[in-house]
Amino acid sequence: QHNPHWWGNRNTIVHLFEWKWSDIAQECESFLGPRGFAGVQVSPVNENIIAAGRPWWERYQPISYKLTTRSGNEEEFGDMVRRCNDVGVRIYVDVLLNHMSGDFDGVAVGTAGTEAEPRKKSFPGVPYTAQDFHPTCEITDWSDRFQVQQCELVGLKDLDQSSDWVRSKLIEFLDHLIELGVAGFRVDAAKHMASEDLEYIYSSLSNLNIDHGFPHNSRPFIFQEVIDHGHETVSRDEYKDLGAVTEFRFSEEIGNAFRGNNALKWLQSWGTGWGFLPSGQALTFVDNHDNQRDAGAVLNYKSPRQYKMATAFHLAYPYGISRVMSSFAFDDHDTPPPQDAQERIISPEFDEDGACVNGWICEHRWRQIYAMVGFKNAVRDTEITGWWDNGDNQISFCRGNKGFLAINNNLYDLSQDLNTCLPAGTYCDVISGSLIDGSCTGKSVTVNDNGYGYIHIGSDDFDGVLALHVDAKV
Ligand code: QV4
Repeated sequence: QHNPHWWGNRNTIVHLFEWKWSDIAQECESFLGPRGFAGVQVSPVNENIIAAGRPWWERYQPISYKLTTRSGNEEEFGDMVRRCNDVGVRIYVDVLLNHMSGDFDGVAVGTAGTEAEPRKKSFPGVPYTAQDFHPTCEITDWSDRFQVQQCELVGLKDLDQSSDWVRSKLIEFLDHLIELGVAGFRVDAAKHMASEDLEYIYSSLSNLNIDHGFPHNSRPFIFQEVIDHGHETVSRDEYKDLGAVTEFRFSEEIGNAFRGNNALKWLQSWGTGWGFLPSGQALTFVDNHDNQRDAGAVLNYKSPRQYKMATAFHLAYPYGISRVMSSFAFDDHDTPPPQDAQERIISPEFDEDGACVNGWICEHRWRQIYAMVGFKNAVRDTEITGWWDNGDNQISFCRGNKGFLAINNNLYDLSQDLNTCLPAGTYCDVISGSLIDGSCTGKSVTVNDNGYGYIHIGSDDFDGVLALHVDAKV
């Protein structure tokens, strides 16, 4: 279940973290479809506990499988899926199969109004009772398989996926989403569930809904959250044949490289050469909603120049199933999404350039990022050729004769003739501007009959990357 069921030549998933369904529907029609995005990962759709201050992470604490959250209700969800599919943008849902909510004093009331008593492992909205869960224990030793898979991740009540009842409720929930037209799922905390149980669940799911344009017998796309830094007891390899797996080493290493801790010349062997999963099994990302909040190597929107370079490399280099992050501004781990005084999530607002202004970051609306989504579509099915580097932090490469990327992460200029592999002509750099009415609003590069062009990326240029492709030829 590794096929994401993309439409046409599309290639990139965006995670619209904490967005409302009605806003995503609008975004599919007005921005994502026209810009060639392939799909959206949406926040959890099922009812969750209400935590004080409404941190984003309350949505990782399920109360029932009713489809009402702060992002909207079932009707709004269904409307979004239909409208996004209509413009060729697939929907992938973040699903919580591992656990229900953590402790809560007394009776908790969820976002759909359902009552539960998490301390007693009583979730009548499903219903689940104590016998549907593993006995309570804490994960203290991450090298102990039993603890990782049968104890509680941060105190979240741990479902027993080997039980027929639990399996049937999870399958029913996922099938309901398939019926509504989704293309697949991000499986949260997959490493905390036995792969045999997941295999049973995935293989029991319905085919995708043909009324939403999926071919007969299409299997739901699955990508599993398994954090494997390379030496875990429960490893990515146990899951990779069931569906794609999040390749966290990609995120860590790309952050390292673009922070300047590892010369970019080494990226020539990027991908399996770095010990990453085979391309078709790897879900790749510069940052995700968890590790963008951790200090460390991972880059996020707060280091925009390096973040844009890393994203350009991510989307230009032919490796993995790409996902870009679209964040809201945060100060710390618990910062809630943009919300009003009644704690309702607010809609993004845009300035005249289309950038978000009211607490939403919308990296996917940064020209340097959506232009690379277009680049990836334009160069689809080509190989990487013509690698060049200066032995340090200046690199360039071609994608067949359809696209060319150059990056300068040195503190001095890149100025020289380089092989772009492109047919002769003048091309717009899609990072510094766009092709509008037959001319470039940013830099342009003239390619001669031998495919060479003069490339200049000053060390103090606004962006440290330049990208050319055949769809932006003057
Ligand atoms: C607290 C204590 C615990 C204690 C517990 C019980 O910290 O030590 O056991 O109380 O008394 C929130 C709070 C957390 C709290 C917990 C339970 O932050 O402090 O525990 O609730 O009340 C998200 C957030 C978590 C959040 C959780 C549930 O990141 O902070 O916890 O949602 O709301 C590992 C896993 C990997 C996981 C990653 C974070 O292998 O699978 O940790 N990633 C996924 C999601 C992530 C999500 C979860 C899993 C859980 O991507 O966003 O956690 O669904 O690496």
